[in-house]
Amino acid sequence: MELPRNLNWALPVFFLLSSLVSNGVLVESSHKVYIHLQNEGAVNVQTVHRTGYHFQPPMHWINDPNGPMYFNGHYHLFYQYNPKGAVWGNIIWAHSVSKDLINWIPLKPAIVWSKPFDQYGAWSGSATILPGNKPVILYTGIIDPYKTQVQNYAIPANYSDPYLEEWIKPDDNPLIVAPIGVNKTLFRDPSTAWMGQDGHWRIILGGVRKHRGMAYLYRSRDFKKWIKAKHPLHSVAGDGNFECPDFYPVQVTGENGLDSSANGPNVKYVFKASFDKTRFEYYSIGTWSHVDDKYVPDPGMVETWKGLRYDYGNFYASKSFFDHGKNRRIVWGWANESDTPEDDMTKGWAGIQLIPRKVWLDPNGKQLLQWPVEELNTLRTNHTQLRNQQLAKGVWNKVSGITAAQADVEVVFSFPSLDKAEKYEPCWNDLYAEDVCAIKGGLSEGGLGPFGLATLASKADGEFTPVSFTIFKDDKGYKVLFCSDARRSSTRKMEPKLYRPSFGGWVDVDLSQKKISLRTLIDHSVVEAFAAGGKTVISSRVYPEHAIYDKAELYAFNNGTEIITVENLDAWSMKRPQMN
Ligand SMILES: *[C@@H]1O[C@H](CO)[C@@H](O)[C@H](O)[C@H]1NC(C)=O
Ligand SMILES: *[C@@H]1O[C@H](CO)[C@@H](O)[C@H](O)[C@H]1NC(C)=O
Ligand SMILES: *[C@@H]1O[C@H](CO)[C@@H](O)[C@H](O)[C@H]1NC(C)=O
Ligand SMILES: *[C@@H]1O[C@H](CO)[C@@H](O)[C@H](O)[C@H]1NC(C)=O
Ligand SMILES: *[C@H]1O[C@@H](CO)[C@H](O)[C@@H](O)[C@@H]1NC(C)=O
Repeated sequence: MELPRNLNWALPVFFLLSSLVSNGVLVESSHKVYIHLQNEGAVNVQTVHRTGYHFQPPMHWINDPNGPMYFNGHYHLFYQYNPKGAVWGNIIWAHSVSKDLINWIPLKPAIVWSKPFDQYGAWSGSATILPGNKPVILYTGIIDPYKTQVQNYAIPANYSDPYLEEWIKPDDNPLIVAPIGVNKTLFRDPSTAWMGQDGHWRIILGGVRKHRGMAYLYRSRDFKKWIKAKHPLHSVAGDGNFECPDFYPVQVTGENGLDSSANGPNVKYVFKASFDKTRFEYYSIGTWSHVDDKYVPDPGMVETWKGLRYDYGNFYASKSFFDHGKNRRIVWGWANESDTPEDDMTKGWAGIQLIPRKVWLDPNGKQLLQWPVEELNTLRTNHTQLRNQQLAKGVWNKVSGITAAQADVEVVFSFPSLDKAEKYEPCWNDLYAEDVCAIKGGLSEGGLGPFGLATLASKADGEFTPVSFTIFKDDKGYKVLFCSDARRSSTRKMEPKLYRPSFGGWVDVDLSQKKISLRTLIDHSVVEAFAAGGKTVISSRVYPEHAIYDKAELYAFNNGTEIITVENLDAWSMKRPQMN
């Protein structure tokens, strides 16, 4: 992935250097500008908004999760890391291992730039476990100051080491360089390999050609000599550059995952790309045509900026892997900070990995479902509950007895009828759900909703992040809007440029039982919310002024005229795991 876009703080320097900004997008040479900051190590690490149970190193900048895998009883997570500072730069592959995806042991970095084929950076990539239980990493090496990208491999120095601490970058790297006609500065992020029925390995690489997002397909017999296929596995006009493409099979029925090379009659495929232009990720579901080696999205799949997303909030550069220990597919995503780079310099750290999620196909076949890995529940401690609490309009019902700043909350809301649902405005079809949340989400009042949880709240100070549902009706039925709104998340002086979005997504859920469920993971500066059993997920990064530590409060609220019942609410304080 590329450098972060929010460089407001650096703009004065930019204008001095002149014409480095084109169309509002920072161009290549932008790296020069903040080299001094890239190397400015954290003076001290501010704890106030640091997460308690999300993945973080002790300090400095992190971005994409890389090469996640399960090998001989350990989960491995590599990640893009700046060992020298809290802004993007000096990127290497840091490495941690875990037995449960929750408690993490830090190891020394796995891939540090050193050789001609990666001397300007070791960017994102993936792991594949080859036959004979032999893991191999493919990653993007940067070979010059112009960010020319090549694809390299690395192998463990000692396959018997349970931690796989030492990695070797053989001298026959790089394996792949950009062919003529492919922009060599937009040619990166090799996927996990999968094997076709012909016994050949395949990987995809992200790029762009004339605004068309490209997933270049490469094949290999021996994992060394890679040949570019004539056609990409997939490409979509207008999407712009594809980063971190992912491609994997899912079962048509059931929650179990599949090995990347699995195949057969009851298998569908997921294609995912991170869109450099929007800084969001999109996926679709379809089939893999063996005849022409192409991915074919199912009819009706939307592949533009209005497509399906793993997460309608802050979630990028995700990577999935098959956990053969528990027969599930897991997806990891990175959440950047929503504050400014100056704030990050002060904090001494930037970026978290969200809780790993199990993913599987919704029985309706039209989308994925996601749920935090079950191991997370081992962190649950003090428990509190609400049963059958009615919420009239304007009621805030406090959930006490837990640490509201570091919690896991599961709730089921119900309502007596759908009659008070307001009309869905057809003009909303032209908007993103996020924009509809700005009008009709958790900060507004309505008919059937908004109702939900006010998280990281300090009610007296008017500070809270509402996670809410609002239900509308149109001539075809009902539409459920799910919002996680950061606009009131902090009373800190509202600089207009600060990023406080009213994130939102639609939930394709059956309302015939007149119920809807919500699970919310709250962790100081992150709220990860799963609607309706994982149909729609939104993660927000927020920085409260007052709702910190034991001053944070949690409420169930309703701001619609229809009475809402909290049927069951179970909330737990979350323990702090071993975290690097
Ligand atoms: C490889 O790892 C195993 C298990 O940790 C260890 O016993 C062995 O000494 C290592 N071999 C080398 C060459 O370091
Ligand atoms: C290649 O991509 C870079 C951005 O990384 C862009 O500045 C450059 O214009 C592109 N080159 C061509 C030939 O399209
Ligand atoms: C959690 O439970 C422990 C033991 O019962 C108690 O000491 C502690 O105060 C509780 N914490 C909260 C936040 O209620
Ligand atoms: C309820 O609606 C009122 C009026 O729009 C608004 O001022 C208030 O912030 C809303 N409350 C919540 C919890 O959304
Ligand atoms: C995360 O930070 C915010 C605020 O600076 C940006 O608006 C987002 O584009 C950015 N997201 C990613 C994936 O880089």
